[in-house]
Amino acid sequence: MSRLVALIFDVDGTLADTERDGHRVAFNLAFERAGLEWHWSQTLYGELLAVAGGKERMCHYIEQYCPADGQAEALKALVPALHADKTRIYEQMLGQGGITLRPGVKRLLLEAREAGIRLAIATTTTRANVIALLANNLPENAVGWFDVIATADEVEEKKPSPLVYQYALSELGLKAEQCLAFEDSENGIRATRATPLKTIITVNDYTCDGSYSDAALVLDHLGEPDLPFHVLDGEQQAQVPSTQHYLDIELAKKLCQ
Ligand code: XBP
Ligand code: MG
Repeated sequence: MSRLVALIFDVDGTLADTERDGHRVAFNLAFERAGLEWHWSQTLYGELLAVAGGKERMCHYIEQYCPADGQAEALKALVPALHADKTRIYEQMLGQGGITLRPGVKRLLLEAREAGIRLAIATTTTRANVIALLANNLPENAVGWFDVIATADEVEEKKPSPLVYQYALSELGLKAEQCLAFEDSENGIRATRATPLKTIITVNDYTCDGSYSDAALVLDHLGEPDLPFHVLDGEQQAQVPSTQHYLDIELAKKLCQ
């Protein structure tokens, strides 16, 4: 008998590849509009992703990359306004349909609903970004599919702190062993490990070199009937039959036994 009651999803990098062509582009445009000569290249952004949270990432950049000329505090004072503008730009990008869900995400959400498995979100991004991503990629009522949407707005610490997952579990009224988490990054699995939650990792270009040895499964993506996933690693990889081409609820239940 499976204990699975709920699936808890990270957002950035897991539901959608939002970072390189989404958040990064929005940050750069916000910098430009503020008259700052900052530009986050794809490579630099990969390094900056070690710091979760857009505001924290900008503060880290100021500390690490802006010459120590006594301007750091003045520059940090610009961060809240820069972040608000970046969020507006990012929401507009989502509205233009520029960012789609990763393979298998919509299918798995629909299957879970059909099977009576509850859904939740645990992310360190801003709530407005999550709502815009869901609204632009799923049916109109999809925000209501999630019993809990736990974001950076609800907790004091960002991942790798487990707080956002602990908050999601407490709002769901569930124990960790009744849930499976979906993540894409080392900061993400550090948060789920400390909760502790069994975790499925779907890697992307920025996170594929991470260390996920204690994940239940490490996949390239969740897979679709016509787009098979590849199992890359994971403590429970032996439980994936060779005939299985995508992660479905049956496999999710098996992983949660
Ligand atoms: C990803 C993040 C976020 C986004 C930017 O978190 O760390 O900071 O990069 O979003 P997760 P904000 O993978 O947990 O969703 O600018 O709104 O912070
Ligand atoms: Mg992520």
